[in-house]
Amino acid sequence: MKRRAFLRAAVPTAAVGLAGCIGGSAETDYDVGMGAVVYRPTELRVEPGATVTWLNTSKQGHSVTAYEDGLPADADYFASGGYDSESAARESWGNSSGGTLFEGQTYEHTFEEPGEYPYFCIPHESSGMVGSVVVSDGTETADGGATVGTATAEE
Ligand SMILES: [Cu+2]
Repeated sequence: MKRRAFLRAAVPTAAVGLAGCIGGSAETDYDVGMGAVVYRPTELRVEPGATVTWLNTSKQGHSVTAYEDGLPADADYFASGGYDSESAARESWGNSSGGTLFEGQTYEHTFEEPGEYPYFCIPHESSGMVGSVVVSDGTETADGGATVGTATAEE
């Protein structure tokens, strides 16, 4: 566990450890939180059509910025700030910190195409603040991971 990160962030709210289970406030209903230089969880698995909500649960400003070259072929580009390319997102951040999510702010994206969607935080990329959303309907066979239809072949 990343206890050190919790201490360093000094989160004053009671939300830590109760993610998503607190009623009454939309701001506690999220899928991916953010620490000082980390997304939590780092990898999120969802089904096609799912809308993922990121919430900046830290004091630092962060971004959610997709790695354009890493997306599935038919996927839409996504980035906080609404940019349509990674270069546009990076440029805007460099010029005016465009796309920043401040403490308590959310970003949402809906994932339609199966596959892996790697993303990063522009100011903390060099500190390893990267994550991914894996969209899977559980029936793919490309990697030999699924064994549907062959379950009785072995004894
Ligand atoms: Cu960050």
